[in-house]
Amino acid sequence: MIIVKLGGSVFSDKSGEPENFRKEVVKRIAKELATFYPDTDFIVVHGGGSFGHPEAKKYEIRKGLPEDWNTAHFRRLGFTLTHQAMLRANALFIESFVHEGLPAFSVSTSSVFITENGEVTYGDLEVIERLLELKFIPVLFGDVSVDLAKGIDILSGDQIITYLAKMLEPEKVIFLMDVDGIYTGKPGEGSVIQTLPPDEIDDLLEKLDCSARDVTGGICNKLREAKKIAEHSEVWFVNGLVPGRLSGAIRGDGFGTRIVP
Ligand code: ATP
Ligand code: IP8
Repeated sequence: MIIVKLGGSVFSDKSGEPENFRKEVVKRIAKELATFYPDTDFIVVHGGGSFGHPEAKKYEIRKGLPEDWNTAHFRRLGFTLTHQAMLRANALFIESFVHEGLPAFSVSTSSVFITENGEVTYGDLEVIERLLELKFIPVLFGDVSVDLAKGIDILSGDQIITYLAKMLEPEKVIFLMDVDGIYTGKPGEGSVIQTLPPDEIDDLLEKLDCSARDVTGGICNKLREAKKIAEHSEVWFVNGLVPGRLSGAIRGDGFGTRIVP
């Protein structure tokens, strides 16, 4: 089984208009997956992109539910609205996948996981495992979450994948982003690292600018999670905007960054 994270930077322009969706890109990615299905089982997790991130930021969901009624009420409404934005993104994914003949089935993240400070502490994977056995492609997404420490929080698709990798031991996890892989510095300035040993990730993180670009911590969060995922699975970072890169990572001969456990 392979887990594919379809990053928000791939399916949308994160600095563009709210809820912009690159339908042609998602369609092409679905076509690539269709050439491997049903021989390979997939779980797809998509990020927030231009759907979840603007809402989560506007309503400051990551600050949780405070005592003060008015602020808490504003955040409760924001919690619902952020989830609705993610459901709209998810519906567009399912539509594109089904159009390419893939039985993608939406699994609503916030109904399946509970977090503590944004990390999954409880996840009910029963339905996901059954869906896989029945040859569906479960599609999860970064979402809001009920949080044991803060009342509410945001659960990143990257954290979901760490939990799935720990519980399901996939053969591979592939992160699709809008750049060619993990760079030694800013994309375009440094060079792409082709093989990254997990024990070099901490040193790399110290060199990178980790001032968060979005509510879930951007590339630095992804790298921290990748280190944990690498305890269970091979991890790839490839450019989802370039046709064929996803297929290359699935086959194992693609261009990008590979983290080998
Ligand atoms: P989302 O969280 O919405 O799903 P995503 O999964 O596509 O989005 P981001 O969190 O936006 O991913 O992180 C990917 C971005 O990180 C890329 O757009 C890239 O420009 C940026 N980035 C910054 N530094 C690096 C680096 N050293 N290597 C790779 N990408 C980097
Ligand atoms: O883009 C964030 O998930 P991510 C989800 O995978 C929301 O980090 C709602 C912002």
